[in-house]
Amino acid sequence: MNQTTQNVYLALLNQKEKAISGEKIAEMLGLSRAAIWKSIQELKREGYQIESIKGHGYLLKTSDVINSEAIKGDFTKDNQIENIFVLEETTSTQEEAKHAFAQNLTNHSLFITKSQTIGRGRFNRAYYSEENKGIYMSLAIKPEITFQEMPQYTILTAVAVVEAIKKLTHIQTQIKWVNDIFLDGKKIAGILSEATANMETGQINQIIIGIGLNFSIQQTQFPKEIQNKATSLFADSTPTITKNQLIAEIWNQFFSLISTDFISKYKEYSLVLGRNVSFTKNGQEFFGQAIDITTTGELVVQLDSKDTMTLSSGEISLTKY
Ligand code: BT5
Repeated sequence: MNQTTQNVYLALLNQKEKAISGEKIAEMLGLSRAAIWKSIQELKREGYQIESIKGHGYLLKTSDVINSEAIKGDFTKDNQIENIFVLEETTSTQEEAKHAFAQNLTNHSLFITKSQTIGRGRFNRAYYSEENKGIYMSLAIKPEITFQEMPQYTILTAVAVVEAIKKLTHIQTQIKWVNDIFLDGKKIAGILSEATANMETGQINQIIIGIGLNFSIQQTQFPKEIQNKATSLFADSTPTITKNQLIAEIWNQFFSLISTDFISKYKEYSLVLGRNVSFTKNGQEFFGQAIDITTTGELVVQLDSKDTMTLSSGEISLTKY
């Protein structure tokens, strides 16, 4: 979207559910009526719902198109995001953030895309991303900290997602250790945190936190392989909030939770604590019960042999025996 169109969008947005004439916008922005008309057409092409009301002008209706201004408008004062880049399509927002580090990236830049062609999860697994029906975003942070000083970002982000959903929709989701958000026993979101260190100083200098959230992908639309284990926040119902609102709230929560004891919230929302689990380590399968999550986010499992094992990463399965 070019600057003129962005300004026209803002003029419509600031009217707050009232119509505004093309003439008035033209006057406000010092542009011709033809230029305004062109921008209105561009906005419509991008998916914004704009009604033309005879004698009154243009009315911007609630339309769920990801927009940086709408997101920023919902930021609280805790929110430290300085820049938002909204991309029509990309391979992966993690890659966008990575490339941006090579240039002069401002701290706390957020990359969001409407369509992702090679979205990925941990261990290079694919993350299915349906155009306009999900939230696909990555936050780039430029810290100068040691690995030990680094906050447990995956844990923090998981709590932020659960809190944001709860606040805006009253829907209670759960966290499957370590990075998955579940609704009704199925995954609706995944988190991928990546960090790189400067070898000379030993300091962590790049952190990218990716979130993929199935917002309104219909149940039947998921690929066969994940049909039974994935769902959306609004899989078969009309969304009661916009993606813009949820994006803003997730990062509002993230920045307000960062200085709190978010681990205890993580435990409260855990889908696995107290449950029977199984996992594979060094080619061997283990069975036991998940009994605790440590202050550094590790999962403590009491094995059937009565030994305990502390897992720092990897994947567990919930078992039914
Ligand atoms: C994750 O990995 O769940 C982290 C996903 C992070 C995606 C975001 S989108 C924005 C940013 N850009 C990227 O390229 N990535 C990040 P993991 O825990 O490894 O889970 C992957 C597994 O989840 C797959 O092997 C599937 O079984 C399942 N899966 C794939 N797509 C899914 C979806 N849309 N919903 C639910 N489950 C899915």
